[in-house]
Amino acid sequence: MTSDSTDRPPSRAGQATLITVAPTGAESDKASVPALPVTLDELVSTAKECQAAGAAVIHVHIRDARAQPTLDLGRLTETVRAIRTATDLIVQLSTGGAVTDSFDRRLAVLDAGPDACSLTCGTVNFGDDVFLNPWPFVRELYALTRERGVVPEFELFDLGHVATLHRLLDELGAPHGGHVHCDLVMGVPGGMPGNAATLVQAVSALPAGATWSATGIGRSSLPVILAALSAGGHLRVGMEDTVTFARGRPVTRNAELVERAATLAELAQRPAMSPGEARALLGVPDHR
Ligand code: KMH
Ligand code: ZN
Repeated sequence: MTSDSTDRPPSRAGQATLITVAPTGAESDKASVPALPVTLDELVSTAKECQAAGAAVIHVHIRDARAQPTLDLGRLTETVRAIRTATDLIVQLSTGGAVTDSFDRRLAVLDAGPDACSLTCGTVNFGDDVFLNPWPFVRELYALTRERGVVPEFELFDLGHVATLHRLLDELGAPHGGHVHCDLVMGVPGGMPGNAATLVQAVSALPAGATWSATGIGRSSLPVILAALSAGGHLRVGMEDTVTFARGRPVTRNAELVERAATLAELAQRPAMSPGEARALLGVPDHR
């Protein structure tokens, strides 16, 4: 018998790859990065293109009429509806917003009725800023996701955030949908570095049964994709995390980052999963 025997169930590394696209973020400026999708139309056409390229989840930050980051509830609600109408993607709203957003506004994001939301498990230095996520806020946001039936994705920028994730689950129980899915956000100046050794260490600390994706900020994007694929993880890519496709070559559209991730996943014999498969994996009901 060879090690390729088909008698056994597929190993975790043999599963399909969940690709999340994070197309906008709150940090890049439209004037310096013209390809950044900032209007509703730009976001919806980006979402369609990225689904066609292999994305199953979209992590959404929105902008106002002046292309500045906003958590305006009316705009968020309209955005959720528009992406749901135009695509099958799981709509994950950011509750991180921008570093300047208040806790109250970040909690109110759930009023927009998304399928899923990000939930960062601790404070982290964020370049010259601080991304604040003190325990009482994290706990309140997590309790609210359970109350509202929104599936959280636990954003982990540092190893200490993994400890807070365990504390959340111990104190409040499993998330809505019953499955724990995390995203390792690596390479933020102030957070854990984006390299294979750190990725393996973080993954080994995750709760049993959890699935995870990883994203590398800036130039750590490719090393993190390759490390995540080899360690059996999923991927997040997009212009929130990197605006450079290769040295000296800016990203021209989010879909090219998704296409590259899907190609690498295919090469790893873990092709991109569909939004339907992602819903089953993450425990996200179809609200449409
Ligand atoms: N924009 C960062 C301050 C999230 O979306 O939940 C936070 C962030 C994380 O992007
Ligand atoms: Zn974000």
